[in-house]
Amino acid sequence: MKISAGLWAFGNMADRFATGGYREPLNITEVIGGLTGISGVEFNYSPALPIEELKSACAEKGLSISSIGVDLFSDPKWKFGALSSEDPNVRQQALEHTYKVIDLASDAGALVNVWPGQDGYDYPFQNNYPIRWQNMVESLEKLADYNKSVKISLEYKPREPRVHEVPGNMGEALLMVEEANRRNLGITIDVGHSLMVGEGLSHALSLALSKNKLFHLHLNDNFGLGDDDLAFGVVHRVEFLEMIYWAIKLGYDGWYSFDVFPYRENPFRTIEVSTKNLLDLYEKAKKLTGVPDTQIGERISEVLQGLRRVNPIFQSGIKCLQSYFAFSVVFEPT
Ligand SMILES: [Mn+2]
Repeated sequence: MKISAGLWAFGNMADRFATGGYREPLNITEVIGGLTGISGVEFNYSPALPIEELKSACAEKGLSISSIGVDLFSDPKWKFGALSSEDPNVRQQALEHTYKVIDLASDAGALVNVWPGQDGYDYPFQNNYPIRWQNMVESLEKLADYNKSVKISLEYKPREPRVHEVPGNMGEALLMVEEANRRNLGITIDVGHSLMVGEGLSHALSLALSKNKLFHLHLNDNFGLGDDDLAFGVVHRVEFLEMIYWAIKLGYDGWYSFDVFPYRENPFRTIEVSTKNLLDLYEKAKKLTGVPDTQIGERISEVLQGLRRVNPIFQSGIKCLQSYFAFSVVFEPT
């Protein structure tokens, strides 16, 4: 299993309430030097990023670059969409920006993660839906054709920052990718986004894997209402156990990459807790893949007992609260 983490976890953690962030961002050398238990990192490309410094720090530590994200969300010029924009100049700029990331990824042996964060709509009568859809499909075709040896992975999300984002679920993402029909074009499941949609996580994953279109996984957790980006495996342990079971069973060979936002917690500890949860669930899921279908019910109930023992969040009442707070001690504030 290849485990990676998004370096944005070490940024200043600005949100719309604390626009200056909750801490000073750490520098690349401190971050890479402090990482343990993972074999790759990913980041969003920005011209301000010290790429050479980052690459040499990773090489020194023996870390791969799993994925490079395309920032088509932070510049106001993308505010009404980028790759699907109805303005051909904006669309062209979005393509050219992404070509730069594809060049970098080709060099680094990474895939390119495309999350079209501003492509969507907020109000009725704001969008020409069929044109937007077609624009996005054509942009994806151009990106995939630009360098056929680099994988382009489309990440869906139902909302935030737009009220409705496109693609917003696995069905839309898969339809888009199948319409573009390029071998090097696939899908990233961000488990938090999938939980927000309310779709069945394992069903979504199986669907993409069975079409050979699952290129990347972003792991985090939430309480189902928003994109909380909590440490992986602190809430949805059973759902994640099943998802990993199907990932192993259907031969997923991509990265398991943490996309977490520890606004107030220690980012190194958040990634350590996520890694520990992933390894624990992976080991349990792997054992389950060897169990015949006729015995799986019995084995799963044993595994669930085990999950209750390792994760006190599953207990009820006061004990649950006590255990939860004991558990949360691992997240020292920064
Ligand atoms: Mn993500």
